[in-house]
Parts: sequence; C-alpha cells; structure tokens
Amino acid sequence: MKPEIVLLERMMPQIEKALDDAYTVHYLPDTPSLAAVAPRVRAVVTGGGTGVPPDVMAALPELGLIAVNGIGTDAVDLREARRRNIHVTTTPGVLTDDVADMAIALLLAVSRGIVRADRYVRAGDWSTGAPIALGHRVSGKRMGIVGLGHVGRAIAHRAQAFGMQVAYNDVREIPDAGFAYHADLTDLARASDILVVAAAGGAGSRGIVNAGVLDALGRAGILVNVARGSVVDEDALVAALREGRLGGAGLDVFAHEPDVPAALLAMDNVVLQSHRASATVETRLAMGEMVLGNLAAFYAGSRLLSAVV
Ligand code: 8YV
Repeated sequence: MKPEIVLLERMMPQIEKALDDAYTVHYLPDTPSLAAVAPRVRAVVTGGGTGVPPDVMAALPELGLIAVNGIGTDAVDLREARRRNIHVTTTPGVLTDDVADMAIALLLAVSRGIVRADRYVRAGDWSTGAPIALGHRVSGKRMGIVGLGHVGRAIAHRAQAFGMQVAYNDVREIPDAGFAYHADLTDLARASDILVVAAAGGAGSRGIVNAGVLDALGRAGILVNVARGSVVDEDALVAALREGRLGGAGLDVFAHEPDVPAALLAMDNVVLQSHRASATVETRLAMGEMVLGNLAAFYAGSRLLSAVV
C-alpha cells in the first residue's frame, strides 16, 4: 500500500510522476472529499505562495509533514504546525540565483522599456516610424534592497556587476554584510533609485513598503518585488504609479494572486510576471527533488533534508 499524500499545487510532470510512483496523490482541487481520505494522509505538498489553508490543516488529523516546494512559509501556520508536531520543510538554496536573476530582469525590463519596445515592434510601429520613449540607464544607479537574506545578497552581487551602489534594510544590521545599512526603510528609499523587495512575507513585513516609502523613492524611482505581494501596500503602489509619484515597477508577486489590480494592466511603466521568479526547468527540478527527498525521509523516519519546523 502506497502512503497517501495531498498535493495543493501542481509540480513539474517528472516530479508528479515520481510522486505518483511512490504515493497515492490526492490533488486537492480534484479530490471529491478531503474528509474521506483525511484519516490516511500524513503529508501535504504545497507551493510557497499557496501554503496550507487553515481549514485543510485542520481537516488532516494525522498530518506530520508539510513539504513546501519553495522557501516562503508565510502561508503556513508555523505556530499551529509546532503545536501539532507537524514538520515543515522548504527548498532552500536551489532557487536563490533564479529569483535574483528575475529581480535584475524586471529592473532592466522596466528601466529600458523592453516589454514596451517588444510590443512596438510587433505592432509594426517601428516600420511606420512612430516615436518611442527613451529608457533609463541602470548601470551606476543606487539600489536599495529590502531584506538581505540569500536572495537579497544574490541580487546585491548582481547589482555590483552593474556598478551600482547597494544599501539595504533588514530587521537588524547584518555584521560584515559589506553594504550600507539603513534601519529606516523610508531613509533607504530616499537614498535609492531602485528599491528591490526580497524580504520574507508574513506579519512582520506586511505593508512595510507603504505610501511614505514609495514617495521617498520618488518620481524617477523604480520598485521591484520578487518576494511577496503582502510586503507592499498595493493600493498605495497603484496610487503612486497612477499619480506619477513613482517612476515604474517590476512585479512578480501580488497581494491577492492570481488577481492583479486592473489599473496596473494599463500602465506602460510597469512589467508584470505571474509569480515566476523560481520558474525555470533547472530550478523547479531541483526544488521538486528536495520535496521528494523530504517526503522519503519522513516516511523512512529519518532526518529531514531541510526542515524549518
Ligand atoms: C515558488 C515561492 O514560485 O519559494 C517561494 O516561496 O513563492 C516560489 O519560489 C513557489 O513556491 C511555487 O509555488
């Protein structure tokens, strides 16, 4: 008898095949009755953005492992997991470079008008000689990073290769970080041309990139978010862009995914992604393999590869 697991978010076909080989997988949206399978389910696999809804966690009395296919645990109730002795694993390390790459890609796309120019060429506007706005230089600018964890540092190193001055804000100064620290996020924004959000989501960071921070970043400033939509006050962001108080934004994540504020869709100075910063074949395979490894360790009763709880 294969162990039964619940899958809350789709994974790569190769990984789902490996899951199917080893487990009876109940993909939640297709499962007629969670209650009927719940007594036999000891593990849940989910994505970082999806997490585990409280009612699903409550419906699984035998739950012993939540394997997150990602690094964010803000959508998992860790306190409840600890109380119920449920392990929580993530996939650290393997996605750092891709997420940092996406931050730089979004920055370049916004500053240089890459998506706008692509639309211009496809529409045939180049051949008609229609005007197209100039972009803005990225090299040598000042980058502020909100959250200097693994991803934040990887972004910082890329920014240095562009000759940028890097500074950061975090809950506390990181000794030997090698970058200027601003304890106050508004001060960091004031000292930055570009503000990149790389902080963990959750209660501690909710809405910290607020109207005041966006105003400090200013009319020529660019906001990039590859972390969580919850870190930014999305209404304040839309208002700042609409009123020209912010220069542009590159956004991979949103407050209420997959819903994106309609106002953003019409803005030329905004580049939008569908929470894809870790979505490369190479990285999603590596993440999936870590999930498989954690599941195997859990069912074998051995040490988990990457437990956070
Ligand atoms: C993934 C993420 O897109 O790591 C995270 O926390 O949000 C992303 O890497 C996600 O986990 C897959 O759903």
